[in-house]
Amino acid sequence: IGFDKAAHPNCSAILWDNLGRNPDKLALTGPAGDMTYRALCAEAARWGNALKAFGLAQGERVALFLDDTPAYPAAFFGAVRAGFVPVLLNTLSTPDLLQFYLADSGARIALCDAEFADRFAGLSGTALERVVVVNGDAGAFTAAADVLAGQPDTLDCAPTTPDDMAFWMYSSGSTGRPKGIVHLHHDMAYSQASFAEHVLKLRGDDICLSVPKMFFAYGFGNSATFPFAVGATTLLLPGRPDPQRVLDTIETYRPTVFYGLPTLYTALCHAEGVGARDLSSLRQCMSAAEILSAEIFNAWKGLTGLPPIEGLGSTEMLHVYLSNTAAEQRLGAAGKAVPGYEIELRDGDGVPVAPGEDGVMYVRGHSSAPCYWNRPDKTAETMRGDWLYTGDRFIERDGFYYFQGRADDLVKVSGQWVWPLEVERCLNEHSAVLEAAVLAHELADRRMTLSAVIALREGGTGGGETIKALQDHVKAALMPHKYPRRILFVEALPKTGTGKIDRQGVLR
Ligand code: 3SK
Repeated sequence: IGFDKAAHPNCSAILWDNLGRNPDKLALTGPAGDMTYRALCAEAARWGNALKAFGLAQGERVALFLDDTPAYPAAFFGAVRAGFVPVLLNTLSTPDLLQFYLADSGARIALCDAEFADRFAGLSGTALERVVVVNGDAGAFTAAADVLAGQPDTLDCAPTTPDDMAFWMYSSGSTGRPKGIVHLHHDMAYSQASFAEHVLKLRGDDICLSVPKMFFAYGFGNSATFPFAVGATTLLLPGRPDPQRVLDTIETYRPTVFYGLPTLYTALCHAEGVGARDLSSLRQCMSAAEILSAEIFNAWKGLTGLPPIEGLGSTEMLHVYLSNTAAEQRLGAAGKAVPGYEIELRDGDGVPVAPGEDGVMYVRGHSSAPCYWNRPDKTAETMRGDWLYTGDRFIERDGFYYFQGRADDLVKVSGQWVWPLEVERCLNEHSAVLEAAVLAHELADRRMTLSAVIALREGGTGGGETIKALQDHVKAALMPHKYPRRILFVEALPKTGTGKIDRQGVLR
């Protein structure tokens, strides 16, 4: 994609470049107020100067616990321009998580919205010296107006380099401790030069609404990097994005580009009265993170005339690296490799799989986080040379990638890698099987093996002959070593509250 990394020593240029080309254009709009690029750069400069006055050293972290209002981009861009490192925190975090983020990042200063200020009361074990409150009453903390008062509205750029640390985001931490994902100064420009230029193709007259908030990597690219890079306008929607509010916002502010996640599209498609809403301002809609069902894809297309463009990314890669495009879409696919990203599917030993085979996705591109903060073990697991191990399994057809599940359930049986789900799908294709669950478990001698728990169709009998027939079916359809060594028959498989097979409960 012809990316010149050396041209991006400080990511604040994405905002500041607008001063030279369109200072009086609206950078921000929405219920929290309008701001031109000139006003936003001035406010960002005041933030950068205020942080300098606080005595931070270059590279020190600044915790941002902020909703989507103009204070967010102002504080972020001011901090990075002054050489500090904003840490974008999820405002839905529990007090325990917030305490962990603050302690892990070593931030001495945090910025928070007035509505979240109570979460900062009584925190211990952190280096925090000051909490600065925006958008309301500061209570016992420091009011933003007080730290910004008298600060100059221009700010020289700190002597950073393209490979210096610029900002962090935290992994969700659904398993284990969250990890601080470190991004560098050139990373935003790279996701702009790859995904935004080749897939999104924003225009200067676009108004962009991202319901996913800026503390998510997806929302940050959607609401800050991409619109600012082309001098477009961002529509910020603070507060809870309930479907009626989102629809009201679309009707009032008339965005042209809309970003959501499958859960939001589902809620919008089912929202009362949605069919009577005026969604005609939209020219492009993007969905990411999970695959949309065909029903919702078609329902949204029916409502707006626009098929949602689906993509997949990660916080480690900063934004989307697999995407469909307006011109080329496959329902059910996460998309093709975005120009600027290389994709490889590999087996459990890290060897590329044959075309059409299922493998774990590795991705590389210059927006990749180089490490997790202070977590060499986790860094080594995920950042493998310049490749990033995603842990997601895919198969590829005609350049499009189809999600097959997570790699974590990969097991080595008889010295070879097997995915239990693959065996389960194979058993489900047998005419005697009503439903099957396949699980890996450890034998007394520490070897791993596969067990299948099967409910047979009416009239089926679960004797030795059926076991052999099912094992032979797997050996023939897949590979000989993939057959389940143990098969148990049950009347019906246990289900979770949402009707999925309860795999954990199957062997209880
Ligand atoms: O697909 C995702 O989950 C994602 C994560 C981070 C940034 C962007 C995206 C689309």
